[in-house]
Amino acid sequence: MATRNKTRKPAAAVKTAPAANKADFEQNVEKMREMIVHHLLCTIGTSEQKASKLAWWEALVAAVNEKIFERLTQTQHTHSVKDTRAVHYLSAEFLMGRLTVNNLCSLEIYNVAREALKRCGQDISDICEEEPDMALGNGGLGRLAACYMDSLATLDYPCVGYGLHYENGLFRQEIRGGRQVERPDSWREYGCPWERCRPESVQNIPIGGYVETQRAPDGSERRVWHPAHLIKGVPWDIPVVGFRNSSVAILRLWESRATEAFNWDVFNSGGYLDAQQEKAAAETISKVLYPNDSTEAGKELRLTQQYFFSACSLRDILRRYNRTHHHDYSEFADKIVIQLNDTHPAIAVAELMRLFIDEEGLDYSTAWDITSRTFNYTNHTLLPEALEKWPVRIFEKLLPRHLEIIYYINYRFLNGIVEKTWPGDNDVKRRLSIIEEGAERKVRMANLCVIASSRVNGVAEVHSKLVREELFPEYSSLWPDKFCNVTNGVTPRRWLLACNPGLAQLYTDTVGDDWPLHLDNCRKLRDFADDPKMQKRFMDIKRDNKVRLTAEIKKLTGVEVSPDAIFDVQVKRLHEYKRQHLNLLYIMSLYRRIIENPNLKIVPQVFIFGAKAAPAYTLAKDIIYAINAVGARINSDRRVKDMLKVVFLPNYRVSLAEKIIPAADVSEQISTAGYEASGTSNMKFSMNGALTIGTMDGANIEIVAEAGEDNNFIFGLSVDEVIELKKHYNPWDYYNGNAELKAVLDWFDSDYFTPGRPGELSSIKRSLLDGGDPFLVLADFASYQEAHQRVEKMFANKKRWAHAAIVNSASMGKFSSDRSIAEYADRIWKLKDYQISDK
Ligand code: 26W
Repeated sequence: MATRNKTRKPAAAVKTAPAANKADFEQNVEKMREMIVHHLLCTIGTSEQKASKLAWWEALVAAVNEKIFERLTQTQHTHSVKDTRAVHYLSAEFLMGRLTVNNLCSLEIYNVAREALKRCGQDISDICEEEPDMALGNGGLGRLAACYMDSLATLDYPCVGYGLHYENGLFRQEIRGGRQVERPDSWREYGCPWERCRPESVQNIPIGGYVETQRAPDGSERRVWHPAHLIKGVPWDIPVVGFRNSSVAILRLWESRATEAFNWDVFNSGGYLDAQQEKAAAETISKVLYPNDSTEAGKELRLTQQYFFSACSLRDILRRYNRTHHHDYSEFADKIVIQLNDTHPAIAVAELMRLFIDEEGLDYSTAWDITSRTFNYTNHTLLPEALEKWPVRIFEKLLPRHLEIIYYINYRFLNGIVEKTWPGDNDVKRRLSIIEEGAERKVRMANLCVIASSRVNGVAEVHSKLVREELFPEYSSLWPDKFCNVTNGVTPRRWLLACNPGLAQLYTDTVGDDWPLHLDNCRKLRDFADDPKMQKRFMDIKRDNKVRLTAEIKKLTGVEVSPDAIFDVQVKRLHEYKRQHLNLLYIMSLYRRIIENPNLKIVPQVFIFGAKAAPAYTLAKDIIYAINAVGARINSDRRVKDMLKVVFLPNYRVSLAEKIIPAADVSEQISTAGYEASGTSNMKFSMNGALTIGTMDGANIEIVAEAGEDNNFIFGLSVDEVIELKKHYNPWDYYNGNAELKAVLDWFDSDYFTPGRPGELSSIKRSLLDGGDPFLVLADFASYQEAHQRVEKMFANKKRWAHAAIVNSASMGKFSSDRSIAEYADRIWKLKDYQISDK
């Protein structure tokens, strides 16, 4: 792939490389120190003596921003002069995390900044801990968008990320009495120094109201929308810094505000609403991120959010396009490509059609031709409950004109290509229709996306196959070339260079300092996988990371763990399909063996969990409670003699992931085969030298293809076996047929883990037996147990383990998000890269 191995002009590298020359480094440190102190005094308005850590952090950011904003301007200027084709990544979520360390690494001034702060008596790690996470996402999909922005900037592609400027990100999780409690996350309570408001690019977005037919003097008719309200969209720009180049991409997030003037030309008999109430309603739109990552809530506010940011973004795109093209849309699809990150921004399809037809005067066919060449859609989930369907009733109320347009798109589709392909077949029409008939009629957003997009992709090979064959079989026979795969990736800058400096240095010493741009280079380390010196250095780094995590665990939970134990980690959203309860069942079986057999010796193990549950997902919250209850009992049981510890780290988020992942020995990727679209933490763990215990699901399949099944622990049913077994599955067979499993499940009904309160954990057992065990936990239990035995055995053999850890880490080249983005650019977006010159 051309872009993947693209060579960079060396000038930038030399200029910013750390300590190439001692005198230079010294000079840079001194200059940086002066800048930080200057900003402390003149931007923040405090003194070196009085400054809080927060103030030092703000001063550091201000200093770094001098560089970043200059490059941002340069990047935009270049793209504007060259009238470049650009991708616009529309996503309801961008899980950016913290930006400081990442930006310092991308600019290659981390060491300079560290020394500069040291001269001010400050420790850079302490200072960077002041930064709140930008938690504007739920999980994988949001973090993927953030990694993709990093790669887009690094590979010099013209792009804009568009999303919502949530006032409150994903809730902060507290654990009280073992249970999850949600607290608001006001990440910018004291302002965010990375973002810039852009009042010159404010948009006004119409919503609600009604549509009427107007007749022109020539007798022609047109539909005219009289919206009830206008909502102001205020853009906030966050720069995304490319690594070792001069590109700075933009993430533009829209905040909703009330407009000063409302459209009183409204047919609304109830008429007047209190102005303050209207203001509050408008501002509610960007108030809070919906905390669901799989169940579609079907709430009016969520559709309003989706429409609001899509409409703001499209107007922004059109405004910029028209600066050079003056309302001539013949080149629109050549200059603009829009990527829909799942169906959340799907309403953009109808809005672009509406803008073209109603506001720009294009005819339907022309509008459709341009629109359908502009959009592409990425599917991130097959879970039926996650596929968005909006009641027609809500559409009529909020977006009456968009509903008409969707009806017409559907009409043309069903009576065109569908009728031609399957004449008279009403069943197929019912299945392919954008409108679902039933007690309540609904708009199927995924169908709208497929019909309107040039390309539709899944996020791992097996997932894309299921998208084609199970989710959209008829669509893919209509348009076989529309469907494709782009396997997810993660940025090695954040997930290796910035979060694991020890391992990063080892890579640099072994393969040179280009690996963050060409992760394939790391493959060379495989040649040293059995070299005792390499093994020692690699495992020493792992141990240092484990020691650091040990302190963090103590701080967060009070539990003391040994860095010599296996660190077995499962961190991800809590969901039945991800099967944290399978992990828990195994832990309980191990505990049971220990107390039943006082002579049993096992390899010491620490099971580490981190997970947020959707606030309304009761069973998921019960599983969190069970992990904490079982953990508390095990951790305080003297008979266990420190062979087994279980910790639940509260408030799992990007910044905590950066501490956990480099310290993991074992990565739990144990979803029911066919349910995890890709997974991305699996890649991060492997990159950092953890071994995967996992099912043949999502990207796990591709990960073990790269790193070897023998260096990981694969278990459980395959996708095909899951489909087959589901036809006649009975969990009671496994309960009755496996005495140990039965004993463990029955434990849930006792008060062993919840003294005096029997039944507090029963819901888990009930879901697995009476509930039919929809995710085949019991079916995979024995195989999972056996896989864990292989883990213990290999861990006892230090050389074998070190070999596997090194091979895993060295084999993750494919899972750099640079590879993913190069594939999108090459096969879907048809984008060219433009180097930005360093002024
Ligand atoms: C309607 C509510 C809702 C909200 C979010 C439904 C679905 C979602 C997302 C699709 C959930 C998500 O984050 N999916 C994850 O996307 C990752 C990036 O592609 C994949 O690696 C994960 O496997 C997938 O679960």
